[in-house]
Order: sequence, then structure tokens, then C-alpha cells
Amino acid sequence: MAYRSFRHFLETLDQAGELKRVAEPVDTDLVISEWADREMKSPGGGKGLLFEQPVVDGKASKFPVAINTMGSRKRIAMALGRESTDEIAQEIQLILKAKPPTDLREGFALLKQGIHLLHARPKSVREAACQEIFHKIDNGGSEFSLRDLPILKCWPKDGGRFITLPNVHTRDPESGARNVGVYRMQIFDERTTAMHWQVHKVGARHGKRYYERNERMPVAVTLGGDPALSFSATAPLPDGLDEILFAGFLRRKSIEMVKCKTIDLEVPADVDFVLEGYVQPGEMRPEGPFGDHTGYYTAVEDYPVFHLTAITHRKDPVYPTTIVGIPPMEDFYIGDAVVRIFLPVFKMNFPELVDMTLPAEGVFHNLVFVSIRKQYPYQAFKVMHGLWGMGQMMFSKYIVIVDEDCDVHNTSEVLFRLCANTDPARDTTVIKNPSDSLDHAPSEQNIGSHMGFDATRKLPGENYHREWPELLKMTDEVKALVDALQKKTR
Ligand SMILES: Cc1cc2nc3c(=O)[nH]c(=O)nc-3n(C[C@H](O)[C@H](O)[C@H](O)COP(=O)(O)O)c2cc1C
Ligand SMILES: [Mn+2]
Repeated sequence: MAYRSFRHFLETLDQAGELKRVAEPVDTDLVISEWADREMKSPGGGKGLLFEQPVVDGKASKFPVAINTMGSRKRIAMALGRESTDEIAQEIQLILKAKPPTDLREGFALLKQGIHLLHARPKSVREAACQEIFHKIDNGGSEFSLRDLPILKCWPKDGGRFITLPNVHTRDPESGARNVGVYRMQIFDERTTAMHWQVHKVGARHGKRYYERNERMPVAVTLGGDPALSFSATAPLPDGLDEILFAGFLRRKSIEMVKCKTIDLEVPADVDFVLEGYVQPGEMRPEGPFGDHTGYYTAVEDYPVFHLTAITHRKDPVYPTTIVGIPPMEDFYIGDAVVRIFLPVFKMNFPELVDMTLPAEGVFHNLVFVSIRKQYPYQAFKVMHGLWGMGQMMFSKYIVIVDEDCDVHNTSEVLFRLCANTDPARDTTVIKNPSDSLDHAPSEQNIGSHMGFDATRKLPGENYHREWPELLKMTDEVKALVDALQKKTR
């Protein structure tokens, strides 16, 4: 189902008992954050929260704040209009199976084609809900500015307030290819913010192209709208797969796009707010500190500056946000859904791959559990190296490979296999690869070492010269017998 608006999604959550409304005034300075943190850490991710009266600098904001709206398996599936995200994985699998691709590139091409076939291409429109209200932002001080938005200060030592769920729209000046990514934005003043696209991200790559041409870069930031778009913007999609197209595929309906008022870019018509503006190549400013998804404060660093030229919004917008921090947080469910949805794509490149997960404790990149059906010696190492060469999987710090009969979603089971089945010198490998910019552990930023563990049963030819023992297992007959006996005594 495609949502008409972010409010429509919130109403749907409400009807399903997945939204708590908070009518009391609550401060956007740390208080909403602490409230949301408790909710995100409650069993299964708690409920979505709608703060109807957020307070900014002692004044009531005109706009409500929604947070944790995707922070559970159920809500992320609802955001994507499905009972479960596994349904989307099945749909992708169908597209990929239509004509068996021979490699990953062909697979992505097919995926894109499949998405086109499903009539997911965006449409252009002239009138848009997101432009019902138009505020031009001038140097002389405007009557409306970023100060009017209920933007959170998330953690006590943060450098300021941060927009945490902005969908940042940019274009490659050479190919015209568009991109949407979620890159946080620190508020500097009424009309300037930081633009925190890390060096490995597509926004940064587009920025570099403008820098080389010494041209001003138009940037549009959207907030709200159908959550399928926000999800697509956070997902590390295969490079070249358009987020707008992918969001259209997810919601099974074209995204309607409208031209911005002050810059040459298009944005989805249904969003709640649009921040139009530009990044001036070469202009950098210290950003941070920020309480990050690593669970630590990310230190101050130079990032590009975003200048506003206009803010447009709906008549009744809701400000969507999230907070990141010590796991589990809302972003765990977003990352988890990405892995589930793209599992068929991974399986295509790794036919031995059975299942894969990024446990919450690893905050995305730090820990990956993979189960495989092993057929030949050193196959676990082949899978690790393949993953380290794939898009943002390059950041994976620890990869643990187990046999297919181990449930990767059960961390305790994986740790049992890891401890029981490995001889560290024989079954590990340490490699050099790019590191996540936010990882504070490597001696130098952006580069580091990663480690792989082969916790599978050793095959002949893997330097194991003894007989591999058998894992304990009760017989099915005895299990059935005890099931029956226990039923009687209950
Ligand atoms: C809540 C949240 C906040 C994020 N903040 C940032 C950020 O500040 N900078 C960044 O580079 N990536 C951030 N990301 C990750 C990117 O959105 C993600 O890597 C995405 O795939 C980037 O898209 P791209 O491949 O089109 O560049 C964030 C993700 C989430 C879920
Ligand atoms: Mn992208």
C-alpha cells in the first residue's frame, strides 16, 4: 500500500496500536531524546511516538515530532506496506529469477529493469502538497527559518541541534544521475547547516564533481512523506539503483516529483518539508560532536556547508526524526530490513549463502554473521573476501561464517559455534580495507583491519587432521514422546 502522506502512515500506525501520542509539552532539547531512547530499548522496539507539543527554546512549536516510527520489525514492514519485509525479498527474488543473471552486474541491471516493469518510474507533477506553504529564505532575515522546526538536540555533548532523518537529494552534474541519501545536518544558524556526507557516500561523490567544475551544487532536503522513500535513502542500494525508483517499487506506485522553487532539482510531491539550497564547493566548517550510532560521540571534523534558499511545507506537516546511540536503536530495524530485503541479491553472488544478519551489537558494520552450505575447502574465506568487496559491506569489521544448520539470528548459537569450532591461528584471517568514517577504533580514520572467522566444520583439505565430532542431537521419536508427555502433565 502506498501512503498518501507521512500523516497517513502515522494514522495507520495509530489504528494498529503502534503509535503513542504524547499531548504534554516536551522539550526538544534532550528530553524527547531520552524518552525515545527508553522506548527504542523496550522489548521489540516499543511503539512509535508522536510528540504533539514539542518545545523549542521555551516556545511551543507549530509542528509535531514523530520518532521511532520504523523502530520494530512490524513497523518497518508497515512503513513498506507489507506484513513482513520477507515479502519484498520474495518479490526481488522473482525479478532476479525471471532470467537467471550470470553475475552481480547483470543481476542489478535486471533488478532495475524489473522495477521499471512494475511501473515504478517517477511522474512529474506541477502542484504539490509539499509546496502548499512557501518561505523564501533571504540574507536579510526571514520571518520563517530553521528555528521554527522542532529539531532535536540528541545527546548532552552534541555540538548543537541535528536533523537526523533528512533525505538529501543531489545530482551528478555529468551523468545527471540522481541520488537520495540520509546524511545528518547540524544546525549552524537560521539558514545554514552542515552536510555530513561521509567520503564513501554518493552525495560526497557528487559534491566532488561540482568541486572539480567549481560550480555551486544544488541540494534539496526532504523530510517526511511516504516512509518508503526515507527507507530507500538509508539503504546502501547497489550503486546506480535510483532511490526514487526503488521507493516506487516498494510502495507499488510511482513517486510524483515536483520542481523545486529556487533550485534546479525535483523532489517528491508528498513530503512534509523541503529545504532547498546549495553547497558551495570547497566551503567546509567544523561539524560535531555528535552522539553517534557507534554509541560514542563522533569528534569534530570539517564537512561541507548547506545554505538554504527556501523552505516549503505542507499545511499540516509532521517533523520526522530519530536518534542514534548505544544499540539497540531504531536504525537497527532499518539495517535489518535492508539485509533481509537484499538477501536474494547476496545469494545470487554467493550461491552457498543461506542466511545473513548484522546483529544489533555490531551497529551495522562491526559484526556480520553468515551461514553457508560449505562444499569445498576455504569456501568460508571466499565468502568473506567477496563481502569485503561489495559496496558498504567493505566496512564489515568482524565476519563470522557458520554452517547452514546454525541460526544466525540467534547470537548465542553463533557464539557457541565460534568458540567450539575455531582454532584461532588456523581459522581466522586479517585483511586491510576501508573503515567506516565513524569507527573510532582504527589508528587512522577511514582505513583499518578487518577479521574473518571460519566457524564452519572443517573439511578434508583444511588443515584439520583429526575426525570432526558429531553435534549432539536428540532423536525425533524421543522428542515427540516428551512433547506428548509434557502436554499430559501440564
Ligand atoms: C538514522 C541514520 C543516519 C545516518 N546518518 C548518516 C550521516 O550523517 N552521514 C552518512 O554519510 N551516512 C549516514 N547514514 C547512512 C547512509 O544514509 C547510508 O549509508 C546510505 O546508504 C547512503 O546512501 P548513498 O549510498 O546513496 O550515499 C545514516 C543512516 C541512518 C539510518
Ligand atoms: Mn544511493
